[in-house]
Amino acid sequence: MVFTKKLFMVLLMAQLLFVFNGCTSENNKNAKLQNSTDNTSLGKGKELVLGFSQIGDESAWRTANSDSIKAAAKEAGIELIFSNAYQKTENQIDAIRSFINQRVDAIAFSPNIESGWDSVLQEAKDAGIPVFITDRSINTKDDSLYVTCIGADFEAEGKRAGEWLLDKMKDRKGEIRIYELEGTYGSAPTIGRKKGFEQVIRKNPNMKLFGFTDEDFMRSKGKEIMEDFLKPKDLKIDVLFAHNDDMALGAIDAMEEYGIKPGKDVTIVSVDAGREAFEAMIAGKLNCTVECNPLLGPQLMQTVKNYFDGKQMTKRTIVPDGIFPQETAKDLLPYRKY
Ligand code: GZL
Ligand code: ZN
Repeated sequence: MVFTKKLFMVLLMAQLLFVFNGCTSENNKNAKLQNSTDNTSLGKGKELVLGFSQIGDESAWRTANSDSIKAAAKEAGIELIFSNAYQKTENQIDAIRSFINQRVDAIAFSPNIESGWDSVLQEAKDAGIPVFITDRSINTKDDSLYVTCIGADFEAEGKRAGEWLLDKMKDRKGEIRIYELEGTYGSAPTIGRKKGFEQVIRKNPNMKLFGFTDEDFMRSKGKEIMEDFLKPKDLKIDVLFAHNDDMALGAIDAMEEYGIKPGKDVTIVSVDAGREAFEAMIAGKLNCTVECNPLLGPQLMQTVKNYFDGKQMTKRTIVPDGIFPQETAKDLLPYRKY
C-alpha cells in the first residue's frame, strides 16, 4: 500500500505543480513526462499507449505502411491499439473517439480525406491527448490540433510524373490523349498528384487530358473502369497516369484483355514504386513509377517518443521520394524494401 500511496503523492504533487501552468496540453504533456520518468524511476517503465487509426487495406502501399507501423511500435516498446477504417472517414472519427475514451497516451492516424477533422481533434486536445498525423495531410485552420504531420509532398510527386512524361513524349507529333486514374476523391495524395501533374503537362499543347475518374487507389476499380472504357473499340488512349501502382496494374490487366499492349501501345506512369510496379516495368508493361515511401513506422514512433521527452519538433516533415523509369527496374528490384 505504501508503494501506491507514494506514487499517488508524487503524482498529486506533479499535477499540482503543473496546474498553475494553465495550458492543459502542456500540463498533460509534462504530467505524462513526470509520470513516465516516475515510472522509470520505479524500475518497470510504463509503456506508452498509442491509438492508430489506419485508412484501410486498399493497396499494397497501405499494407506495407501498416506493417511498418506495427513493427516499429513493437521495436519501440510502444503499446499499439490499431484500427482499420476500411476507407470510411466516419470509422476513423469513431476510432479516434474510442482512443480518447480509452485515455491512450497519444493518437496517430492517416486521414482518408483532407477535411472534417477539427471537431474530433478538438476533443483529443481537450482531453490532453497529442495527435500525430502520418502519410496524408489534413486541411485545418487550427494547427494546434496536431503535433506534427509526417508524409510525402504529393504535388511534387505529380510534377515528377508530369516532367518524366514531357521528356518521354518530347518528339511525339500530333495529339497525345491522356487518361488519369485518380485516387480517393478529396484525399491529399489525389489533390496533390492531380494538381502537380496537370500543371506540368500544360507545357505541351499536344497533351490532352480527355478523361479522369476516381478509383480509390484500388486495383479492382482501376481494372473495372478501364474495361468499361475500352469496350467500344474506337476509343484511343496514348497515356495513362495512375495516382498509384495498384490502379495502374488493374488497368494493365484490362488492356491485355482487349489485346492492347500496356507500356507499348499505351505509355503508363504511376506513383508508389512498390515491388509489383518494378515487376511490371521489367515485363515492359509499365513505363515509370514515382516513389512514395510507405515505411513511416520508425519515424512516427521516434517522433512520439521525442514528444514525451519534451523535444521541440516541426509541424511538417516531408518524406523524400525518388522516381524510377522502366530502364532502372531490373537493377534496383533486389534492393526494394516494399
Ligand atoms: C500516399 C498514400 C496513398 C498511396 C496509395 O501517401 O496515402 O494511399 O499512394 C494508398 O497506394 O492507397
Ligand atoms: Zn470513388
